[in-house]
Amino acid sequence: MRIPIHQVTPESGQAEICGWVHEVRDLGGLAFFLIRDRTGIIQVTIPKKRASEVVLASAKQVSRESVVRVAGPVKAMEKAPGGREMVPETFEIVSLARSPLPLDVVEKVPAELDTRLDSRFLDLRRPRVNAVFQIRSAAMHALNDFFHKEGFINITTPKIVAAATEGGTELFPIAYFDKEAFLNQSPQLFKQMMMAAGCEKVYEIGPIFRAEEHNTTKHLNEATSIDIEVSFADHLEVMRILERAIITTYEYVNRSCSDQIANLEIADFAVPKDPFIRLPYSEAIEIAKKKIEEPIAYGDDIGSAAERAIGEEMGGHYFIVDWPSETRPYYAMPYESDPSICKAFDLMHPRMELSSGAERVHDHDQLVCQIRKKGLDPESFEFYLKPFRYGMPPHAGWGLGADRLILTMLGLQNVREAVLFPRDMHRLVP
Ligand code: AMO
Repeated sequence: MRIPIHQVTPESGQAEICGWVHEVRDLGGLAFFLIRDRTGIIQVTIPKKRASEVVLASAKQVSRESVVRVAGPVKAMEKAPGGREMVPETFEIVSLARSPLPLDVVEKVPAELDTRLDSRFLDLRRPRVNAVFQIRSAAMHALNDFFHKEGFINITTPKIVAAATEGGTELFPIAYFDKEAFLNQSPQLFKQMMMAAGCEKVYEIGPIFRAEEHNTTKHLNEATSIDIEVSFADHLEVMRILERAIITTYEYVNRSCSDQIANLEIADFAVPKDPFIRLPYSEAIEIAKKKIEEPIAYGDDIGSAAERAIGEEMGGHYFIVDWPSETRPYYAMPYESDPSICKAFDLMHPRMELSSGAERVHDHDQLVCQIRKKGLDPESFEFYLKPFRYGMPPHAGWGLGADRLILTMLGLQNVREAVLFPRDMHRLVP
């Protein structure tokens, strides 16, 4: 029976492994193969004089990245990976890889990201690349676990919708029988409706679609968003939940992914400490004004240069709070004492924005008024407004970009590295 390569030890005695041929070296009398599965790499050594005809024939024919099934005794071998090697009694080629490979898995020459993404299945065979997605999986597990322990209900909301969530034009239209429809840019309206449904605490981890013509290292046209909504909570309460969610995720990854972290050569995987600084928007603008060349004033968006400048000053995760109401969507709750600012926040990593959230307007008439103020038509939001007429609790929530969370956690250069098959303006295949 096949055993995972990392479990193979000299004590295993006779073992059978299946995997990909990582490297081939022929030293005349000895042929060495490195065989890799997702758990590790093992050396398979064939002494040509002693090996059977069948084994020799396969060994001669096999190419790099072919799938093989190999069985034989395991011996201690200090110089080999993991301190052991296998001398095969059988060596079966399960699936022969053609040559040349479209991408070098051993990565002697680093490939361009585009080349890597074109042959993503091969790129993912690299232990270092695979580690990113093992960590992503662990992070999603930690978040799911966190939400369940905190009493959240996991929801799935439609991705095909009739109207924009936040207004604006960043929607992909799709052909939906004889109607106009779009891919949803955020579960925002649905998660708020779930508050009217009495669910009190909901979360969703799912795709969001944004038809933005960005060509940057942090924007995708299809991203994964981690969304929550909580009833009877204000912005301050959901910020604390966000802080805990981030720290819990880092802690879990740190605990359970030490091999993957080592594979990525992250020397100092630091778990962020709470509380994250709450920086008022007005102060963030003042910091940016001093540090960046382009003009920036109160009321402006915080662009990439400002984001980086403020991040440098802050040094770790931090919140930007108390945003001008005019810069935020209609659903953000203005302060009673000063409606020109609202109870919205962004969670920032020193490199970029990770999450946006707010306490929401829960009064129907105030919401209609705010929708109008943004130049939108309340009639096209009727399905969303209806629940606000029949008992809507106060509520707050946030959306956290999963891809950016992994990008910043692992110090990757480009958000595409944190996504299996990224979708951007130029990339639709594979
Ligand atoms: P926002 O639009 O700020 O807020 O999105 C929340 C977070 O999602 C991630 N994100 C993206 N990541 C990669 N590429 C993109 N194009 C992209 N767009 C967004 C970011 C961002 O911080 N409805 C609100 C959330 C709420 O208030 O609950 C919303 O969608 O990390």
